[in-house]
Amino acid sequence: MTIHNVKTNPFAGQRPGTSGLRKKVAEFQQPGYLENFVQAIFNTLTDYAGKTLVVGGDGRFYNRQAIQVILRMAAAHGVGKVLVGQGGILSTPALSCVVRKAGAFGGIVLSASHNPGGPQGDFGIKYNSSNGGPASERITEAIYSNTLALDSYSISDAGPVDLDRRGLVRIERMDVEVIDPVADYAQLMEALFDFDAIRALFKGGFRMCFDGMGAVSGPYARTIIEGMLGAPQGTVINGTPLEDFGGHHPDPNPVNAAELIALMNGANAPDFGAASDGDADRNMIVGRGIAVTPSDSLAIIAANARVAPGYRDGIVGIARSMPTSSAADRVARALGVPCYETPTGWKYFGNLLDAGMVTLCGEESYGTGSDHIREKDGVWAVLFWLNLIAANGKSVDAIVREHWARFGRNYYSRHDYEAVDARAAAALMTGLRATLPALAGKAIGSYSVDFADDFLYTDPVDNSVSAQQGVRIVMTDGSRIVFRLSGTGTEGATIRLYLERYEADPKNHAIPTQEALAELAAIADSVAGLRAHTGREGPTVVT
Ligand code: VG1
Ligand code: CO
Repeated sequence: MTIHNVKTNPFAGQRPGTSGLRKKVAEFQQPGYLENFVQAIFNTLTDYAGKTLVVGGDGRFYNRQAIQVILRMAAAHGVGKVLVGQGGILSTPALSCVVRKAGAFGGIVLSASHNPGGPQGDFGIKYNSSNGGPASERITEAIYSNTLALDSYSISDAGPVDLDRRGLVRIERMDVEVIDPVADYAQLMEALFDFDAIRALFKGGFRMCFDGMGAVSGPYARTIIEGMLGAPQGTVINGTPLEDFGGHHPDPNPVNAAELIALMNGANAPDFGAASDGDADRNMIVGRGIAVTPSDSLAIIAANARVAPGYRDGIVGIARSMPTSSAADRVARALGVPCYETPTGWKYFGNLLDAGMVTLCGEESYGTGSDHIREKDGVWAVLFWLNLIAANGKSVDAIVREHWARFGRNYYSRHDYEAVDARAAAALMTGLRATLPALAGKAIGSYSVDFADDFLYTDPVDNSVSAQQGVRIVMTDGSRIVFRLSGTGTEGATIRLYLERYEADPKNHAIPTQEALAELAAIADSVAGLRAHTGREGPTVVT
């Protein structure tokens, strides 16, 4: 075995987005492309010699090849030990759990999350820090700068490690331990939730369907829900991680998880439905005939946190991404705890969690989590809901409606305009920003604008500033229109339009969501010129 210094040239565009570097598989397959990015990670870090790194991915196409490259490069850089999930598998939350438990200096996640997989699909890589969470913007920007200044990378020429066999092997002077990808995570879940109560629920005939969407949550859901909690076999569907996710677009929303939604709307619907995404950090909660919006799910978890043993003492605070509805803010107010508003992406929750300022975090994009790890966690959210149902014996529908009756309903929807010409999308945002100063105080239709700005976040822990995190137009009644560009796509630009309207009166809680938000959608178009800029009559995906 020898370590080689291989000459290389920088690739343009290796700037991590909302959650790591995501590109088409073919782009990653270019010689040196992955190696350059990994070298840039090592060039950014200090203090890893002899220490432990955790590596794993969502099992998508190119996962195994990428892991072999990372192992050989970690060995070349003098890393002490790498923990890698068997079969190359580690869900994003499981990786976060293992990094924390093992006291590792960091972790590398191979995933493009909810983006489609397979040779024609997307691939991704993300660096997580020693707290188990996505590296801060300061680090991701430093990695990017390093990608632009590379002339070589270091790699061992060792042969491939058998990722399917658990145990210890060596590359150069580095240990590689192939670990059970589920065990540590399952143990953590058992410590947080009332498994006895959930077991009794399933014993009593409670029926559930968990849709793994052909991605990485399957092994976790099978072990925990079917194994430890005794749900009948077959409760987990699409539970085997496949390189192309079996053709699924593993984004757990009512549009992409159509199979689950049809089941839950059908005559023989089980009591409870759930789905998770490519890397198992997202979740969708579904009852008979009702899909819970992620913003509501966060609020409901917050309002009921004490039912779960891990949160028996209550929560110290909540954080939500700016576009997420303010349903959680109302719960925080009732509980007398703070609610922080952060930019989109889990990396912005890390400081608040590390400082013990918040217990729960959530995003409108089907992401919920807590201080148990530093990533959002799909299976965790599903287990919370199971624990809640086991504790109060109510249906999902009843839980949601009672929550609205108590706190009011925040009607909420996201409209995505996908694969728009990047220049047209940029022009829309520039135009929108220019109109902001004139909007405050203006009456539009039945609304009147309270303020309009481009969200600027100052981290309350380290005072770092993140600018241009989304344009928001906030009405005097709290209703909101938010625009931002996606930072996870790989084709053109995706414009996200987020709409929110608050209704206190339970008599008005049964309006179809799009109807309730129709006027705000029309205002959004008139202010931003969505149709004019995109040439589209409407959004590609509505969730
Ligand atoms: C999207 C979501 C964001 C989420 C991110 C990563 O980002 O909107 O809330 O944190 O994906 O989730 P964007 O920039 O495309 O809007 V995952 O499950 O793809 O890691
Ligand atoms: Co994900």
